[in-house]
Amino acid sequence: MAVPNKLPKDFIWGFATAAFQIEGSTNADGRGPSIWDEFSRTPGKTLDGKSGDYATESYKLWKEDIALLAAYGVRSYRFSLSWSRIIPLGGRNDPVNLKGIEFYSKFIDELLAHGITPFVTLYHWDLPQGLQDRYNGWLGKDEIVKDYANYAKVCFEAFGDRVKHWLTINEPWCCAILGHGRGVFAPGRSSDRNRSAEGDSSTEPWLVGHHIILAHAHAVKVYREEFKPTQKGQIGITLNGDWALPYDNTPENIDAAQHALDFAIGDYPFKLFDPVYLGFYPPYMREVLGNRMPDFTEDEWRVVKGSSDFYGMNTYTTNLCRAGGDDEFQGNVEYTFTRPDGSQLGTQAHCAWLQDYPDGFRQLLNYIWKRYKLPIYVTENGFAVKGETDIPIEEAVKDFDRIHYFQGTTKALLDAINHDGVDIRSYFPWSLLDNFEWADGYTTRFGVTYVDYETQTRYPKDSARFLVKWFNEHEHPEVAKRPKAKIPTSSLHLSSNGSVSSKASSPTPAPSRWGFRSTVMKVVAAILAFIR
Ligand code: PNW
Repeated sequence: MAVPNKLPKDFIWGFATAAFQIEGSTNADGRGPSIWDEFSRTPGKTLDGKSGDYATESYKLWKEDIALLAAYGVRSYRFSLSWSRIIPLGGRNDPVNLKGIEFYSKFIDELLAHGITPFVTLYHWDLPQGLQDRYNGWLGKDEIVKDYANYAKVCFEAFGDRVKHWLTINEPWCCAILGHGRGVFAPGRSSDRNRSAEGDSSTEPWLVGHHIILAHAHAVKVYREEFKPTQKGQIGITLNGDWALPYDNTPENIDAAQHALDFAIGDYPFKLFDPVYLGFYPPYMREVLGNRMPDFTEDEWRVVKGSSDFYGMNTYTTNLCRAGGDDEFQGNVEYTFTRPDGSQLGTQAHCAWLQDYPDGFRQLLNYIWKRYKLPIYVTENGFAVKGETDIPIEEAVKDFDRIHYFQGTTKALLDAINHDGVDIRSYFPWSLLDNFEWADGYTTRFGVTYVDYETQTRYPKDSARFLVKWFNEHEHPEVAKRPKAKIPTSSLHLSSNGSVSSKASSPTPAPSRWGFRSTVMKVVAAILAFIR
C-alpha cells in the first residue's frame, strides 16, 4: 500500500509569536514592567540598541494581525500572554489588572470568530520586573513557584473556557543559560563582571532550571486538579533542542555527538528535563556538577514526574559535534557547521547558530518519540535569511532560503509522520511576523511576513505563500476546506491613533490596503519595466 502523503485529521498548524517580541505598548492599560523592558533599554544589550517598546505594535494592531492569520488560512495561532499585563507586579498577593485580562479575552474571541484555535504560552521570558526586584525572580525558589502557579491559575480561570492548548514555559534553557549563565538575555546575570555586577554562572543556571521545572509542574498540578476535568485541555512545557551529528567517524566524536544529544535535548546539558518525562535526573549530571546539583524532595518528585501531557518541541538546526572545549553549558562538546572537508552542513542563516539541515529535524523527531513516547507538538521551527534587513523590501519578500528551509522541514515532518510513525500533532513555523529578536534587536528577521518597522506595514513573504499552499495540499481530506482567501500583498495599518501613526514616517507614499496593488508591487513593476 502506498504511504499516505497527508497529515493526520486532527493535525494543527499555524504561526507562532511571543508577547514581548510583538506587542510594544509597554506602558499601556496598566501593564507593569518586565525584565526585558529594562534589559532591552540598557545600552549594549541589544545589537542595534533598540528595545521592545514598539516591536511590531501588535498590542495596537492585534485585529490586523488576526486578519492576516485568517488570510493565511491557519488553523491555529501560538502566542504568549504577558504576565505583567495580567498581574502588573507579578505576585500572588498583587492585584490583577482587568484591562490585561480584557485584552487577551477579546483577542481569543476574535481568533475563535475566525475559526483559529488559540495555542497559548503562559511564559515566554518576560518576567514581571516586580518579582526580579523582590526576590531575584527565578532564583527565589519558594516564592517564584507559588507566584507562577497563581499566575497560571488566573489565566486558566479567565481563558480556560476557550483555550484548550497550554504551554507553561517556553525554552527554559534560554532563561537559565542565556539569562543566568552567559548573561546575554534578561535578567543578564553572569559571573562575567564586565557584563553583570551580580551573578554566578557556575550555580545559578542550574538553580533556575530546577525552579522552572518545579514552577511548571505546580502549574500543571493546578490545571489537572482544578480545571482539566471541566475545561478538558492539554498542558505541557516546550523545550529547545537541536539534532547532533558526529563531526567525523572517530570514536571520540561519535561519542561527542551522543553526549551532545544526551546533553542537548532541551538544549540542556545532561537532559535536565528528564525529570519531567522520565522522573529522574541522569546520574552523570550529579557526577559532573557535584554539590552544585540541586535535587527534588520526594514530594516534589511526585509533582514533577509526568507533568507534561506532550513533548513541546522548538527546533531549528543540527550541530556537528567534536569532543573537547570547556563550555559546560554545551556539555564540553564543540559545535560546528563545517565538515572536515571544509564544506558546510547547509545554508547559513543570519544568526551564527543556525543552518538549514532538514534531515536532522526528521531524526530528532524520531529520537524524541522513541525516548519519551509522548505525542510531539512542534511549537517552533524557522529560519532567518542572511542579510534580509539590508535589502529593499521587494527583494526581502522573495525569501528563497526560507522557502528552501521549509520545503525541507515540511517534507521531513510528513515523512516522520507517515513513514516513521511518529505521533506529531502540530507544526508552528516561527514566526508570523519579523519581530524583536531578543539580543539581536531587529537585525535578525524570522518572519514569514516582512515588517517595515517605520510604517508597521506587513508584507507577506513568498515563504508564507509556500507554507499556506503546502498545508492546503497536505491537510487530511476530511478537514473542512476553507474558502480560498487571497493573501494580501501588504497591509498598512489604519493610521489611527497614538504613537504608531505619529512615529510613522513612511517611505512608501500611499497607504495601500488589502485588495489593492501595493506600493511594493508598483515598485517591482516599475523596476521590471525599467529593465525591459
Ligand atoms: C527561540 N540559540 O529562541 C525563541 O523561542 C523565540 O522567541 C526566538 O525568536 C526564536 O527561537 C528564534 O531565535 C532561541 O541561541 C534563541 O540557539 C536562541 C537560540 C535558540 C532559540
